[in-house]
Amino acid sequence: MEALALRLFEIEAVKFGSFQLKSGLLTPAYFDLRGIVSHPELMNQVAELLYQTAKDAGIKYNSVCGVPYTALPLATVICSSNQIPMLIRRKEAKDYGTKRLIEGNIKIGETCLIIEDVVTSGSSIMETAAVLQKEGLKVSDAIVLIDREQGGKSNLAACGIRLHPVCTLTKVLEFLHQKEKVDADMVIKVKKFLEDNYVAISAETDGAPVKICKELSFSSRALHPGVHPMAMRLFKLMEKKRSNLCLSADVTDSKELLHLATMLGPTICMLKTHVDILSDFTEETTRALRALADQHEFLLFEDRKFADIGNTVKHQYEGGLYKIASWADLVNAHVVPGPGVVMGLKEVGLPLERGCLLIAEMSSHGSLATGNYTTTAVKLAEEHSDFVFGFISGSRVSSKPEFLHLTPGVQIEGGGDTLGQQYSTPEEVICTKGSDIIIVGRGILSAPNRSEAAELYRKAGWEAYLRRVGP
Ligand code: S5P
Repeated sequence: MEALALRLFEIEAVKFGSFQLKSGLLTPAYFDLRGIVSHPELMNQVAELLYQTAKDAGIKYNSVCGVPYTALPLATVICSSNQIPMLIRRKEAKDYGTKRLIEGNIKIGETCLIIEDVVTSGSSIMETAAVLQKEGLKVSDAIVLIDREQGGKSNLAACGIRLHPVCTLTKVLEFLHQKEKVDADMVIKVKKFLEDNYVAISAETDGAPVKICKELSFSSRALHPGVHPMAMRLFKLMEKKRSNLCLSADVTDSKELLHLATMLGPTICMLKTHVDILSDFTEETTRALRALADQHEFLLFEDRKFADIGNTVKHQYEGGLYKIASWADLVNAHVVPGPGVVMGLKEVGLPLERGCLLIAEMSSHGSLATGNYTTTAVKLAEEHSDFVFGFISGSRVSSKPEFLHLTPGVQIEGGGDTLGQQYSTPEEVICTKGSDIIIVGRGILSAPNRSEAAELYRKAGWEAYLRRVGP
């Protein structure tokens, strides 16, 4: 491995200095193994090390799949030299439902070993594993040449995948330091970077430790097994629009509501309404709102907070003046009535392919939605995950990556109002509490320039998310 580290350094596949990653983050250590295809002896050496690591770990597998693209030729060499069937994941076809995502002979129930060149958070392996699992294959192990030691191993373990690194970034660094290729200052710098950018964490929810796959990107969560179609849509459109901002459009005039949706539509991933506060409601308003949501690609969330027995909420959701189910992509519900409220809503929403959030925590002072109440809401969501895809909460209450967390009570200055509302900043909500989407009302609506304020919140929410998922 030591000779290999030197060779990788020579061909500049491993570099130390200051490099900008896709996310904008600066890193002192950079690996780019794409160029090894020009060095056949190196390809064979790396492939052999990867294969040997799997053998030493006693892993049993039927096929090998390389994470596209760098690990693809490595998987090819391994499979060809050792007579192992290979599978190819087609990255570019992932958005087109009908095209094959995996090339090669798939035998349902067989085990596929994943090969990767470098692991940071583990999200690329997760994405490939999700695609293979969707095709009916088992994925329990992955082999990586270099583990950057930034949380990938424990994140993958939390998702049922054992990571076996051939080598770690620290070992490569220390060896190159010994050989006087890297100076002592750089060693300190890289170690400090690794400490500051370790992105696998666990948090406490009411005393119970919850493992969080905090580093997973929205696009990898979109591919997670069991993800609700509405959540998948939302994850994808957030990445596309670079926005995890939900506008709480709490206005009482239809014209103003539609003007907000037109003006801020491109900036937001979701628009939240309280349709019953409109003083001039007509079905024309919701029809126009629906058209704007489709045009600008945001979801419509009617913040109705259903809280009655199943039979009543069914009527409230489907009928009455507002016919919510006919236009709102998603609604929310309190869990105080028990499972019946979800069952009632589901009868109406499921055939229409709608989704629902459960209120697990509230932003208002003295809220009773804490402790067991919150835990019960999470359990209920898991039991009805064909309809419920997330939570209204102040923090991450479920460790399942397929669930979304939306947090209201957000203002850049923090503070509160005179009626019990309590505000947290976007950074606190997304980075510290592990939520996904900021819901902002008066922070935008009371600003002198609503467009500028919305852009400010979009940027704050999205940059906090990028810091959380890391490079
Ligand atoms: O716990 C909650 C849940 C919700 S949905 N706290 C909240 O404030 N909300 C809603 O978020 C509330 O009904 C309002 O529409 C919005 C917050 O508005 P803001 O003006 O305080 O940002």
